[in-house]
Amino acid sequence: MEESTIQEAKKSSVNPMLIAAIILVVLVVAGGVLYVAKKAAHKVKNEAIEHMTNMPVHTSPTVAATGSATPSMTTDNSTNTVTVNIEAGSFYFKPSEIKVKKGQTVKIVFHAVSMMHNFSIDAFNVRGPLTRDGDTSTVQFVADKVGTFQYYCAVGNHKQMGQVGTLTVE
Ligand SMILES: [Cu+2]
Repeated sequence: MEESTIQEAKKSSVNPMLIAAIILVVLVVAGGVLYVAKKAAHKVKNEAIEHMTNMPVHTSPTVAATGSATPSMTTDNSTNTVTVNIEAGSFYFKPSEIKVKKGQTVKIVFHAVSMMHNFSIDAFNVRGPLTRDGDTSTVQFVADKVGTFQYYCAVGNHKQMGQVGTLTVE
């Protein structure tokens, strides 16, 4: 009985070492993978932080003074003209959404309530005049194509700061 156990152990005496070697290899490989994974995760985290610090510093928008122009839209059916009052501040448009019908003339009455801004839509070659705080300017164009178009302020990095809106022509 005892003899056979010893023999068996002897027979398989190579195996434990082999198993140990395999385990060691597995451990080393697993450790390496874990290390690489950790490194990658760390890198992603760093990149995320870097990305965040690259973002422009966003000054909180100043609350528009009361009594300033109320954003509104009126349609003159006899001339097929939509007049839109837009308030431009730092860094926003109010309203930030305009909806008109194809073929309508859009007249933008542009009130700046801070700094200096303008009204631009590339799709219609619209580039309103630079308008200073407290001033009002107008720009008009014919919405002759259907679609969704971005309007933005072309001053400095205002567009990047979020001074954009959407014009929908139906
Ligand atoms: Cu602006």
